[in-house]
Amino acid sequence: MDDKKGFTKNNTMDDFLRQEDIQRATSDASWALQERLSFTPPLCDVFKAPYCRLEDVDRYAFHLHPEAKKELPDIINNVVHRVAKNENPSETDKERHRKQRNVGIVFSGGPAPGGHNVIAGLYDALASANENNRIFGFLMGPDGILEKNYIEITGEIVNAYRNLGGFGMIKTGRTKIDSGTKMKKARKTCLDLKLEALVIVGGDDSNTNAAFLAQELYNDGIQVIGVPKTIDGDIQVRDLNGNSICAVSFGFHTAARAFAHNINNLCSDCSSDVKYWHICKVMGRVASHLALEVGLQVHPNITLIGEELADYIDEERIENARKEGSMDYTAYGMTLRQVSRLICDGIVRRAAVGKNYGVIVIPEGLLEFINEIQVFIIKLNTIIADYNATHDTDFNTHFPTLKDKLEYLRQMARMSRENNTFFIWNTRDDDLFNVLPPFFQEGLLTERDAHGNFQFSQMETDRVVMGLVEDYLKRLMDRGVYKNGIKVESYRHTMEEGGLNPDFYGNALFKNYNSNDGFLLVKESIVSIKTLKQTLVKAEVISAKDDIPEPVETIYKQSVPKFKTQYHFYGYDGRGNDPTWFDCTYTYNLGMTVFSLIVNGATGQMAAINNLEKDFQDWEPIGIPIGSLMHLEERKSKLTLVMERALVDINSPAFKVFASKRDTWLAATPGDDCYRRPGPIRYSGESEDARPITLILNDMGNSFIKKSYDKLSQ
Ligand code: FBP
Repeated sequence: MDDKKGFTKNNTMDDFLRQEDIQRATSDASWALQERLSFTPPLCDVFKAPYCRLEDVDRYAFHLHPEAKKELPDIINNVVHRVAKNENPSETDKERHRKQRNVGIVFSGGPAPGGHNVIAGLYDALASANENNRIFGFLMGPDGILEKNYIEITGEIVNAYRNLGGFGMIKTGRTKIDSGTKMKKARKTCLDLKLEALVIVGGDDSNTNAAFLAQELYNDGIQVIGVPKTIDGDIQVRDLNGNSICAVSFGFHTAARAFAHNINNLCSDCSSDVKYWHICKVMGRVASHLALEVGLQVHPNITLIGEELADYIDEERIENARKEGSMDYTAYGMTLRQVSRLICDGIVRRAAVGKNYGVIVIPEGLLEFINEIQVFIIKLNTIIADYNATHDTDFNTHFPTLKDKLEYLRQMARMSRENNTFFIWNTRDDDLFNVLPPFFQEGLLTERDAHGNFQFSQMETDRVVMGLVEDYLKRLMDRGVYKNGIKVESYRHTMEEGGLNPDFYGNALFKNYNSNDGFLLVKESIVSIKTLKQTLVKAEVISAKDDIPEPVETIYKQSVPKFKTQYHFYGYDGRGNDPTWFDCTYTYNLGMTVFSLIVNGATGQMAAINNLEKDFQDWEPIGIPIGSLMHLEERKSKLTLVMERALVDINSPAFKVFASKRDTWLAATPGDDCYRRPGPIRYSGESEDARPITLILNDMGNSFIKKSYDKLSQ
């Protein structure tokens, strides 16, 4: 080997690999990681004081569910607490503050960016109050509590995870502590570890768990505090009068920003190679908050919002029924077919102006809002839950293949017909179910999670919708409706290059030749080479024995669209993303809030920050009574007391702004698209959006409405 080009005996590969620069360049500790680890998020003003106290806030009104009163008697009368500075602490206050404590913490449910900072905030607060305080992290979610599987979280561990995404420090899991036996096990662990408090960082179901544990451990004096986590953004607390108390759960901002950045990259791509429609399924289980935020951040051509589809009313059908003196119950809520038509309409309109490409955002929970599918989901939830409750094996283990499952359903339908009694699955259900494509049937029959939730993330919602879209587009193509618009200049150029007079053929070929639309649309009657020739002959621009002139055929071929799609799923990536400045700061202060709630004796409260929609200096740490947020919901075929999830409010200012811009962002007009570049998550610096756009718009809208009322009442 030429020693100038390769390694020799005197200059070995080993020597090269030992170089410090090589180690530096390939070190796990990237520059970005080191920067993140050394960042200390700012503290809410109240935490700058050495001591704090809790003030009761009585301006919020809640409806207390009678079942919650019954099941959570010791925490149901909790009120909202505001964390305030304790400027004149008594000796007792000081003692309470520095008392040695053991605190347990657990992550529950899907990861959400910022979780590590909740631990960091709590750890720092505990450490500064008393160096002997101990914090135990339960491993793998609630299972860690049940199995007493934990680590002691040290400063070194915390320092290795500050401002980092994921839940890697102690992992997470979805087990629900929902039986007497599990409650006993959880209690034993807390007593064994002499916990003063247990902190549950989780979504609606996990905070529900927190409330029940708070009740269970009440007489042991063990406090339980929840923390609102979920990228889905569906933990939003308002009181009965619509006052916002907790605008959004942590993790939402980061996930939305991560999705928005990636989806914007697809906007750049598709408007460059102009040949693909990118179909982006976006996480969020049921609620479409993430899809809405992405819509506002990126302006994709089509963004569906599940909550809006459910609210749709087909006025025409209602009117027709009214004329016939009847009522059409099916006129409420959009069907899957109607949704697909809506998408097709956008695709066809864009193609007409030469844009046979684009980006569609579909929330993963869309099917929850489609009546006909919702019925299947509810019925199958019940069938699976009933089966699991009465058999030793679970439904999916017992019926491993789709064929087995369908056979079981068929049997139920048969029994309902033969016995002529009520069965949840009848022949009509079976018939309707059997026309669905197998992958869709399979999705609807997947195992529910531990909380009885349908696992929307496992469902190919996007393919279900787009399957119908593709079918209908074919029909529209056959009817000559779906066509690529041809730029006037391009038409003229092709014809002239081929030695033909464009004006001679123009009226025969296009339905809008003399308009000033900028794009020419081939007549709907022309759907093949044969119909092209027939049309040209009829218009007497060629005779029956002539061939179609080549440039004309070229133009026709250009007008025939190819519908090409690329599918993407945005979910797990956003859950693991490193947090934005908003989420870093929000969660660190949540950790501090948890400490304040513990020190001041609260239990059954969810730590939160009020005024997240405003500037950081207005943020106000608070505790929200979880019991007041409970309602009854169908889970595993039983009505169960759970914390209520917030869906997208289609009357909210943010949604109204989105709806008003929708047609502009479809950009079915000649000219550029309106894509917005939110940029990557930068985590620091001025250029990052300070908070979710949804929050900003809702705040602006509410202030605007308030000002208008004030003016009116002057
Ligand atoms: P949490 O509500 O636990 O935060 O989880 C939210 C979520 O990310 C949903 O958006 C998604 O539907 C689901 O978790 C996926 O769950 P899994 O991790 O079990 O696949």
